[in-house]
Amino acid sequence: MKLYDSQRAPNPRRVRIFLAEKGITVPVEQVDIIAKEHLDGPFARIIPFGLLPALELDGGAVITESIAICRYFEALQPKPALFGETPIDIARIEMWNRLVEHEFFRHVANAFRHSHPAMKELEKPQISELAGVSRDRALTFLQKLDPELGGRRFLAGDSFSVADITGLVAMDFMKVSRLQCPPALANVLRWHSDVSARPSANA
Ligand SMILES: N[C@@H](CCC(=O)N[C@@H](CS)C(=O)NCC(=O)O)C(=O)O
Repeated sequence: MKLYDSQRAPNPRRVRIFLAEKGITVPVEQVDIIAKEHLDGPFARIIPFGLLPALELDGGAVITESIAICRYFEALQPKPALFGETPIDIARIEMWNRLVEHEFFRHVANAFRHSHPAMKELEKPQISELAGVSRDRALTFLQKLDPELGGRRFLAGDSFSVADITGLVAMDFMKVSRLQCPPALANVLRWHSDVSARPSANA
């Protein structure tokens, strides 16, 4: 088994944090996205959609999409359960992971992709207006999230889940997207500080 990773990219980090929470280690190969290694040569065969992370199994099968890779490891090693165990927990975690991914992470990533000079070759065309709109949308999401986090410890309830991993990675990526969480959003900042203090956040 081998995990194709890219140290500074946010989606591969989701898988690294997930594995750290599970206490699982797998062989890793680094792929340099900025040098376009993922688009040329041997990697293009393994990751035909050109997106990292990717997990290659011993039989040659390849799983892409961060959440699909995380689900594979959850099925292999169910504890600690990061996708929930009861019907309501499973639904809440799915809901929050999707909300954070589609309404927040996507906008934080687009703010970077459509403005940063390093992405000029990979994001064609780069649309600076889209970067601006994405920044506004990301901040709007955090404003709506703040009161939610006033009533519970983690995104989907009282237990840490894969939704918190997506949220943490997206929040940390705000810096490169030139975004800052407004200091008035005390509940979001408290949650971010809690999840950042977990050893897995170093992954
Ligand atoms: N939906 C995918 C997104 C993967 C993705 O966007 N990966 C980025 C790195 S964070 C990438 O490989 N980008 C390469 C490119 O834009 O050419 C997932 O969840 O894994």
